[in-house]
Order: sequence, then C-alpha cells, then structure tokens
Amino acid sequence: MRRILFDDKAQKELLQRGYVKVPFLSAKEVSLLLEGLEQLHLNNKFNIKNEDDSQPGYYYSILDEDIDYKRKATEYIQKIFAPHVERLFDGYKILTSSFFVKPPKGGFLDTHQHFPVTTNINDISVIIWCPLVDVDESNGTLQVVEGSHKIVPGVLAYGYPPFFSQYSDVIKKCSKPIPAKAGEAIIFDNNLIHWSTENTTHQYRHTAQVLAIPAEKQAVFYYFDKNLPDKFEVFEINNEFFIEQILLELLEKRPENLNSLGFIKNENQPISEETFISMLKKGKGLLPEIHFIKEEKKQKINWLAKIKTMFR
Ligand SMILES: O=C(O)CCC(=O)C(=O)O
Repeated sequence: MRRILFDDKAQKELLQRGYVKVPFLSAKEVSLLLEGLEQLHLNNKFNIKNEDDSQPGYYYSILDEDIDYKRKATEYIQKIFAPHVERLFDGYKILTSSFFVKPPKGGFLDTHQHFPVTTNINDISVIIWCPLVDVDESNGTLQVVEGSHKIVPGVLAYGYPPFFSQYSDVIKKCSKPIPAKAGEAIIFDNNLIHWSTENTTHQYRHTAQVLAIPAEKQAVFYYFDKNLPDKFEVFEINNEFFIEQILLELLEKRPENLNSLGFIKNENQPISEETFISMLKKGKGLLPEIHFIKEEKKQKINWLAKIKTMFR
C-alpha cells in the first residue's frame, strides 16, 4: 500500500488505530500561530454562538464568511505547517487549513467523520490537528473512536447524514480523549469518528489544523443534493475551493464555477448499532485498507456464486 508517514511505527499506529500523536511544532511556531490568530482577524470576536444560543459554540476559521480573512488565515497556517508535513509525510500536500477556537464553557462538537476529498475512498487523507495550548478533557480535547476509520459505509459526502446518527451516544461511550501538549499533533485518518466535549475551563482553547492528501491525487468534492438522494455529483477542487466557497451554503445549493466530473451512484449502506460494534471489535484484526464497504461487496459476490452453483 502507499506509504503515508516516513516513520514505520507512526504509520503502523495511524493505520491500526486511526490516529497517532507526534511532536510537531516548536514553541516559537506555536507562539507565531497564536499571534496570527489574534492579529489576522479584524474584530477578533469570532462570532461564537450556538444555533439555540444557550451556550457558546466554537469558531472555525474555515467556516468564516470573510473570504479575505480566510485566505490570510489559511496561508498563514500552511506556511508554518508545510515544512513539518514535508518532514513527516511521504509526498502529501495540504489542501486546506483552519484555526479552531473553543471558548470557556462552550465549544461542544458532536460525533462526525470527515467527507472524502479524493475519488478513491480508500485513499488515506489525514487531518493534522495541533493544539496551541495544552489540552485534556477539561478544555475539550479531541475524543476518538479507535479503529472506527475502517468502518465506512460508502461515500460520506458533505451534508450526508452520518450512518451512526441513531446511536451517537453509543459512539461516545466507545471513544476516548487524547490529551496533548501545545505543539504536539494528533494526525488522524479523515474517516476516524471523533468529537469533542465542552471547554470547562476559564481559558480559551486554540488549535490549528490542516487537511492533507496524497500529493499525486486530484482533490474532489462530493455534492449531495437532498432532492436527488440516489447519487452524488463529483467536482474537481483545489485549495481555492475551501477559501472561496462558503461551505455551509453547499448544504443547500450546488457549487458554482467548478468543473463537474459527473455523477456516481449512492451505494451507501446502513450500518446498525450491532454491526458497528462487531465491526469495531473485528476491525482490530483487519488490515487497515479493508473498509466495511469492501467486506460487504465481497460477501454479496460470494453469496451470488453460492446460489449459482446450487442451480447448476
Ligand atoms: O478541535 C476540536 O475540538 C474538534 C475539531 C474537529 O473535530 C474537526 O475539526 O473536525
């Protein structure tokens, strides 16, 4: 399979668990990022509010509507991350980057996987998540479901309902918090189920993160139209996509000014709570590249072959 990280041990951990923690930025680089976060934003208010306004939400620079700011923040993070991505990864490129600000007494983020960004769902795209302050459960560090990156029901397009939406609480019980020091990075598979709890402290929790993909791959966006649930439209994208498009708008409307590569069938399969739990247990012994969807297909083909031989 294609190499991801130069370090064998780190690569093995990433493939088996879905994440690995590594030393990443220097103290100076962490300070530079914190300065950038403060200075780049015009009003520095970060507009942190939840839909119901009952408690503070979180600020995610990639979702900011100020395109000019988004461009500056994205480029600022990328410049600092890029030499480290080159140092650790075997031919990966950064597709986008973002600051994440979790205010005191807020910032809960529910369970999710990230949407795929290449045409082959078995490509391993990663998030490099780097806290700019020490993080643990008290200020809402990342919680992950180890091994869940191998459980993929198909194309997890942006806006497509998560397969585990009916048993999100079970998912949370299967997860564990990953504490980290400022400047360490948690590199995780885009498919890993993760979430984060509220920041219960009185200090802000800041992180910076990038999305990186194999350098030789064309990046794509799978568009899911709720009115056409049987298919996904695939668009060619590049780094500009994450700056110029307002991601939240793409939940409701087809992207404009992008080259469409056409449609693929929605072959996503439901995964029941029982299947999820048993896949998670079984997953520990599976090869990392064996995703759920492949297993299912293999089984179907075997059954078909069996039935055919019965009628010979
Ligand atoms: O920073 C956090 O607390 C969570 C970030 C996250 O889950 C994400 O960016 O997908």
